[in-house]
Amino acid sequence: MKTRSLILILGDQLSPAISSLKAADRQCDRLLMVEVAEEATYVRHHRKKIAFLFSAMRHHAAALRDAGWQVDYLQFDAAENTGSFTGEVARAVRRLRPQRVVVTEPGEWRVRAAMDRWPAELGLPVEILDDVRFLCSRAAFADWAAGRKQLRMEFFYREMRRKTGLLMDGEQPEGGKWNFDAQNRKPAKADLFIPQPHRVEPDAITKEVLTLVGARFGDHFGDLTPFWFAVTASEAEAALDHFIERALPSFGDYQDAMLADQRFLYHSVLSLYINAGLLDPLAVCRRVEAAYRAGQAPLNAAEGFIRQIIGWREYVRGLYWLKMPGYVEENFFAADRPLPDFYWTADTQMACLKAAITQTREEAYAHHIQRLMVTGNFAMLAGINPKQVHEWYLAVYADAYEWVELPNTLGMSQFADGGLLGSKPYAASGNYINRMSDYCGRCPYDVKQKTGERACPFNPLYWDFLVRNEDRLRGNPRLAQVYRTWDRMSEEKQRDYRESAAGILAKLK
Ligand code: FAD
Ligand code: DLZ
Ligand code: SF4
Repeated sequence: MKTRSLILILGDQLSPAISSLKAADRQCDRLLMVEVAEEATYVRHHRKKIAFLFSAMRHHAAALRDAGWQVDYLQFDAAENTGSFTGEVARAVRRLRPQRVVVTEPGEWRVRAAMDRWPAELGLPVEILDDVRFLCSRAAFADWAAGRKQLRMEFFYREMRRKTGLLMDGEQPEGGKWNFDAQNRKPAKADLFIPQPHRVEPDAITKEVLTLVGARFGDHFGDLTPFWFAVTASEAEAALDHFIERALPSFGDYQDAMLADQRFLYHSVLSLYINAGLLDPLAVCRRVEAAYRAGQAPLNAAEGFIRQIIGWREYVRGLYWLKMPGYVEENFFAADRPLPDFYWTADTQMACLKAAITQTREEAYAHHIQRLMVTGNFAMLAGINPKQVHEWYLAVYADAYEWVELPNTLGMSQFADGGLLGSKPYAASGNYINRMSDYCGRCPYDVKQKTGERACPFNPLYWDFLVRNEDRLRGNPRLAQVYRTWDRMSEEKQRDYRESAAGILAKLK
């Protein structure tokens, strides 16, 4: 039978409910899935991330075939592979002569720009559909943002709560408050019982992919094994069950904590599955709400978790599309230092950075506070170029796609957009890391020392950052107290801070 629509399913669209399949027909439409070099190398992704996606794509293609779809699947090593979405769609168009190409909108601007050129390049209509896995469409976010001076996540989040009815008690928020974040800042102790995330043994498909990635991506960052990620929707569901049962009850309390020997704490490790399409974000939130209503998790945990997904996740996606393509170039502090090598090697004496980067290399995972307050904080204090910082985060985490990574990195963690996401930079000295973690006890640097050879580098860098960027930050009312503290310091102390910082920065390679 002649092909009516050629439907391209991208590697992060692994959901049977994806909009491109809604109006499709198993008899006359053909699905196309492709493993292509351009996607695997536009940044040098962590090897676990590539293996996760290739294996999940192969499993998804098999599930689609079992459900009666005709799927053309192109493996990375196929001799005819042209290496790009555009090349492969063009080849499939020549092969199948469809009437049109259909695709759900991609998550990244780069890919969208390529698709917008397809009608002219391919000479046939290309239908780009909304990605209905998101609660708030790009157009709805733009409407929400229009005319507002400040795009505060908290207000956006309340609208999403009302829209979904999640944790609502009629018109009012459950428990009388929208946000229980103030209860979610407990430091963790190493003797707490902490569950481990759900682990899956690699099956034959995953093993084949691991061999491929080992052979073809030897120069990429990150350990390939042990590989324990879920690669199918049902395995990801099992990971969700596991999280709800074991970790969700303490998710809220220890959300901001860090422990050297506990890489995951009470975090869900679900972002890679949600972002790739193996789990539906709204369904995940409904499960978490049900656990709360059944008395299996406290409100601060359920609210905190749901806020991350229907609040932050939707909000950063809206901002990404609102601000691209210029957003990626923003550099509020004009920071131009290159990314230090130790972000790739973990070869640093600083125990917090060493732990976060080692874990990133081994797991393709770090939790939010490690990303924000350790690797992110250091990069901002040291004046690292935000685009290089962005490219690092995009490469090293299994859940990283530009739509979610860029606003989190460039906006939230580097303040490179001058304050779109946050009212002040997430800058902190060693004291914060010491309060929220057990890293400092294992560090050759002394977190209590402010300056000098053995002082925790975050201490002088913190003040140096504030002084270096005084013209941009002193007027910020949320930093008034901090600058008053600086002003009250003796000139000698100020000089000590700045000289210590200069010494640290001079040694960064
Ligand atoms: P949990 O702590 O269990 O949180 C639950 C879920 O909420 C996550 O699975 C995720 O879907 C969502 N979520 C939580 N925080 C955020 C947030 N700030 N933005 C969007 N969704 C959120 N998240 C990504 O998914 N991809 C990225 O590339 C990414 N890059 C980041 C870069 C930086 C510098 C920072 C500070 C944060 C980044 N985040 C990113 C957000 C967050 O760190 C991760 O979503 C989270 O650590 C994933 O682990 P988890 O599933 O255990 O999350
Ligand atoms: C991240 C990624 C990688 C590593 N490889 C592929 C691939 O080979 N084929 C594919 O369809 N998608 C891949 N992806 C995910 C895409 O980069 C993602 O779909 C786009 O960035 C749009 O969000
Ligand atoms: Fe990190 Fe400073 Fe603590 Fe060392 S002393 S672990 S560098 S915060």
